[in-house]
Amino acid sequence: MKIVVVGLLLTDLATSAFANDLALKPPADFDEAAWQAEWEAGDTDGDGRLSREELRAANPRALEIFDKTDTDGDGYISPEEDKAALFQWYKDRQSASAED
Ligand SMILES: [Ca+2]
Ligand SMILES: [Ca+2]
Repeated sequence: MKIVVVGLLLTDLATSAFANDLALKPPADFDEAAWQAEWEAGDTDGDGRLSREELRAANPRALEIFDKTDTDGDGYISPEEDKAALFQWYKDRQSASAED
């Protein structure tokens, strides 16, 4: 039965809107709990997404990449968009240090 459940999960992943970012897997040193804590601290109205105002309050410097992070352009950063940007950052950092 377990195999069936895993298969369903994989199917769900592959058909989600996030499928394009499947290459962006969480890095080995990604701390989900720390990310969650930061996310909840930043999402001050608790609606499950980060508005421009919330991001400005949490990290004014991150505003520069708001539009880039908001890949579906709805004016809010979803947890998925935030993670995708974060994982991309990890990946860039890794390849940058590999070139040293
Ligand atoms: Ca919010
Ligand atoms: Ca968005």
